Amino acid sequence: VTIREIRFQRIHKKLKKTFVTSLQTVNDREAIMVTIISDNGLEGFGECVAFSTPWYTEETVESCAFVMERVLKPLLQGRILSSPHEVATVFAPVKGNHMAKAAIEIAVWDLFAKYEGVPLWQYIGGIHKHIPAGVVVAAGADGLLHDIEQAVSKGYSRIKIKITAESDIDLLKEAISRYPDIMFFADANGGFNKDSFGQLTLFDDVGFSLMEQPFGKQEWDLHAQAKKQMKTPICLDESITSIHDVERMIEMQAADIIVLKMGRLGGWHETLKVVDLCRRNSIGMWVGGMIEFGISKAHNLALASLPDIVLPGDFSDSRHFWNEDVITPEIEVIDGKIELQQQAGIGYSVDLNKARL
Ligand code: OSB
Ligand code: MG
Repeated sequence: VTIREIRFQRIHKKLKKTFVTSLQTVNDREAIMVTIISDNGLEGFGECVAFSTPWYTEETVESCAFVMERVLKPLLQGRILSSPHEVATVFAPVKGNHMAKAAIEIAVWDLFAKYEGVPLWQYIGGIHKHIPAGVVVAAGADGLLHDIEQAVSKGYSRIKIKITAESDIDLLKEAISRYPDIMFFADANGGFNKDSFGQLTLFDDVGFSLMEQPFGKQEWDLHAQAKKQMKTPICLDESITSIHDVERMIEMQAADIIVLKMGRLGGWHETLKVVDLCRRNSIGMWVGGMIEFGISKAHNLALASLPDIVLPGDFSDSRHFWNEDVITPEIEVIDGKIELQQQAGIGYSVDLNKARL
């Protein structure tokens, strides 16, 4: 496959509802969409998941725009590739900037699946055709009960709740005990530290199936300590930026489960390596969300189709964050699940004019 053209398009949309985390309040979402066109006229799609400001990771929409346009595009344009795995090698001289790399790299994977005429989920070896949906409640205490009730009524059977060291434990217990059939995850986004370690242990009796990223991304010792002292499985998100981080996590027994995010890992190539390592070491995995549009979600759904990914990820429907998505058909949750598409590549058609403020 010859990479003939690489196009970028910025989009910007208001969120239907404010998204509150321990780190940042998000009201709108900017993203950069990538279209890669091959010599035979096929189009592959990618989406850059960096945020406008560096609150979740170091990258931003602006840093990615620069790196994608000025650094990565010249490395890839005009190349003849025999496998999408080669993109990681082409980009290897560029340090870091995983979200910028992933946005382009995943588009090449879509392109190759289309070239082979198979759905991306089949191209990477996926088997699950119905992906369990999962939603995030990021409302703060005021909206907690209402948002959980709404999620349950929409058929979600896995709900992730954003927590902080100040979260109301009794309120959480009360909310969770109302829904014995729903799986609840907690995500702290690194909101705890050495001094609030004791407060973290209080969450052990709330009823969460896992505790995501209680401490900062480099706090391997604190995570290992939490894993030892708590019965709730510890899950890492921000800490996992490469296969080396997973190796370290295993070595230090710092967590039981990881969140897979292709943006944070730099694309499909690194993510598939991480999946393999986790499988061999019995580390649990699920696919995380980034408040993203349909292109990124479609890639994530393909990832969640892999046999070793059994925990439900951050998969809400297209209308959860916005009134209109950039893909057709839009992603729908039916009976708590999302059905994968049978068309080649990501399986959805893309209209970038649809993502306007
Ligand atoms: O920490 O998992 C996170 C959203 C943006 C940035 C980081 C995170 C999140 C979420 C998932 O919690 C939201 C979603 O469903 O897209
Ligand atoms: Mg997280």
